Amino acid sequence: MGLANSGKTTIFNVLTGKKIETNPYPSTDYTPQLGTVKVPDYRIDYLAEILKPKKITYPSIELVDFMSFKHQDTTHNFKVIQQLKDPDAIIQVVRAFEDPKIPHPIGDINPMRDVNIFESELMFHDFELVDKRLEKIKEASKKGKKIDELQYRLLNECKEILESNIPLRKANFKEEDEKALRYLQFITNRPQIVVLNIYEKDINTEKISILQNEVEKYYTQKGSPEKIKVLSLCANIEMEISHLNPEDSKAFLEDFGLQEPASKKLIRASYEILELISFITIDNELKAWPIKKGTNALRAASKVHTDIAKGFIRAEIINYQDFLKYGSISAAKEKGLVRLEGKSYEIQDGDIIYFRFNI
Ligand SMILES: Nc1nc2c(ncn2[C@@H]2O[C@H](COP(=O)(O)OP(=O)(O)OP(=O)(O)O)[C@@H](O)[C@H]2O)c(=O)[nH]1
Ligand SMILES: [Mg+2]
Repeated sequence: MGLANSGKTTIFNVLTGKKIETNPYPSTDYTPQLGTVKVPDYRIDYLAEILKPKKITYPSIELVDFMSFKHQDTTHNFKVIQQLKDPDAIIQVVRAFEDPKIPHPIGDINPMRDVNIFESELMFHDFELVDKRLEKIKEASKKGKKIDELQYRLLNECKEILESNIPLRKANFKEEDEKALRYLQFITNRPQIVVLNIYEKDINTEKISILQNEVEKYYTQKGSPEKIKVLSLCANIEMEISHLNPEDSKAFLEDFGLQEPASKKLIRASYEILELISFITIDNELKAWPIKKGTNALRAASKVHTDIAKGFIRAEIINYQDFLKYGSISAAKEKGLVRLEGKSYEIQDGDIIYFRFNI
């Protein structure tokens, strides 16, 4: 999401491999585009090399490229947000590159101003929404309908927070309340990645670290740190890299003093902001499974198959790091490094799991 000509579609294309048309003209009508991004995992790469499985599956993230926000057109922006359909997180693209050929919808390049506009539009949306919903409840109750007490309490709490000009992501709701809130379709409670789309000459410069700090500071005030991540990239350069073969892209990155494409950093940031970790199963298929941090072994088993959860006996687990030391599951077993864990064991990132079950 973001203002027009900030580079949303270019970044979307880089991440998803799609070829949606990009141009310097403001789009008037735009159908949201859907794409899937494979989440890279060096552990799966390595395991695939030594185990040579028949099939390899990486986790994936679904991305949607949305219509731009318009400056001073709150009605339009409200409609755009309403189309979002319960997003897990938002990626905001902010124009920070200078290019006279690409007009900025407001005029000059001013990333902080644009960040502010974006945040105000999200705030305005939630403000409107809370009022509309409370109004509906009032009307229903006048007609003698029973009101949902939990919803009513939450809406009033949200109203108070928003009226103090605080986004909902900054508020500390209890876990059950967070869950109930999801159905209310607010937007300022969603985690957000802010991508500064910078000029290629500005990569790795002091100017950009200052800007990044400034944006981070802004969002420290506007939200809890685990719900906001700020990073910078040059969409044009990322697009070029995505067209190169691995060797050329390595040389290209080195020229810019970069270790990896920023698009990889962005995918990782998305994974992290959703509080996801991966566990790994090895059968005919080598597969990394995304789960929320804090998930127990039984829940993880049910992701693989409901039967496995129903007949759960134990999970045989070795973490990838231990696996590396011994090079094979059987060698690790001999050293007693494969643990047997019960239903309530909390899955750790990189756990290689074999579920024992009986049905
Ligand atoms: N110089 C420069 N141009 C860029 C960069 N990223 C995108 N552009 C150009 O800016 C124009 C708009 O890019 P898009 O990716 O279509 O931007 P958008 O935010 O999707 O635009 P709308 O959907 O029209 O709001 C295109 O002509 C891109 O080639 C960049 O990093 N540097
Ligand atoms: Mg676009």
